Amino acid sequence: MSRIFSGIQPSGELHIGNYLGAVRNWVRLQDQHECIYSIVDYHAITGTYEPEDLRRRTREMAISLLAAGLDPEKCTLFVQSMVPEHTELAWIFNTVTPLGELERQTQFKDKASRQESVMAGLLNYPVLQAADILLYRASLVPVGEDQVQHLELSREIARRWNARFGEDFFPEPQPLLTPTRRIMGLDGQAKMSKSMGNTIGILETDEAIWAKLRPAVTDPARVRRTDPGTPEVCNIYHLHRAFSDPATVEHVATQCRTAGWGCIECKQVLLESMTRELGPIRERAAELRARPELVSEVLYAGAERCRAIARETMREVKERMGLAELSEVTR
Ligand code: AQP
Repeated sequence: MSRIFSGIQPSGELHIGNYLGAVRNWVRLQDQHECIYSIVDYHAITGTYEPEDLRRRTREMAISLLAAGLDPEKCTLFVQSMVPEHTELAWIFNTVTPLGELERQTQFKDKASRQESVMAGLLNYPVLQAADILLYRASLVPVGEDQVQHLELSREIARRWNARFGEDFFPEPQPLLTPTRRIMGLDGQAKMSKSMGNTIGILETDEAIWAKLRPAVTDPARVRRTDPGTPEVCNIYHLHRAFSDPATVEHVATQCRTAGWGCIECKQVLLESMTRELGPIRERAAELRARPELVSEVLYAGAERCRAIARETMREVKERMGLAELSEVTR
């Protein structure tokens, strides 16, 4: 059974882009593999933030993930900063990562262009990500398409470290993509992203979702109600493909092409499909919020399990690199 690792930043609420691109896959995979999932809070501090907000968002992310279907009996869920070996291995990987590779990362260039002053942590983000995965020697990483380039770099880091110190010690992790690998934001301009404010949160009420869906961008050819459209170019159609059953998806496509429906009717049907899937998740989240001790227990047990694996990896890494172990010094 191959080991799977994936993470999500607590930089905002869990949105349907994260859910469809990654988390729905995480839930499915926990029945087939040994899965380790992390709320990667060290990744969420590369911009300015309020400590209290981060604490709240980390907790909310745990609740959302458990509500979305992660089962602590089947997978391990933990918060990254509870396992300090992540940053320890990241430092080591910094010493085998070419600067040019980091500067070429699209996500870095994108985010750096939106920040007033860019911190080194933003540049080194993919190095920490490589450490997150390789600390557990995971070989498969379920992610959205935006993370494919970072994973290429993780493989490069594994190769470079192995060539110098460890032959095949670290596996070269491969991405596991879903059919909904890239969900666009409601503005239709860029990928749905917490930091872009173009998201639908998985725990939002129907009213809040409708307030966002109603004005959302559709096929620009459908100016008037009677103008036929092309479903494939419409973001709403792609959301139908993610949330609606096959018969509804087909009906939606026909109604769009023949101008049988206006975009508002199409969006109303989408809202119904979304409610069918997200409604039970919202209910589970409310139950979990009422039992904070249960969430703490899950995260604590997850961190304990991960620390045991992480310590063992670091022991071997340090030995192969000639670094000192505490047990060695005190001996
Ligand atoms: N729009 C998307 N479509 C498909 N998959 C997506 N993912 C994110 N956005 C989309 C996938 O969700 C997982 C967790 O993402 P993350 O929070 O760790 O990082 P991110 O990609 O940076 O997410 P955001 O929402 O864009 O956050 P900010 O704005 O804070 O950077 C990943 O597997 C990602 O591929």
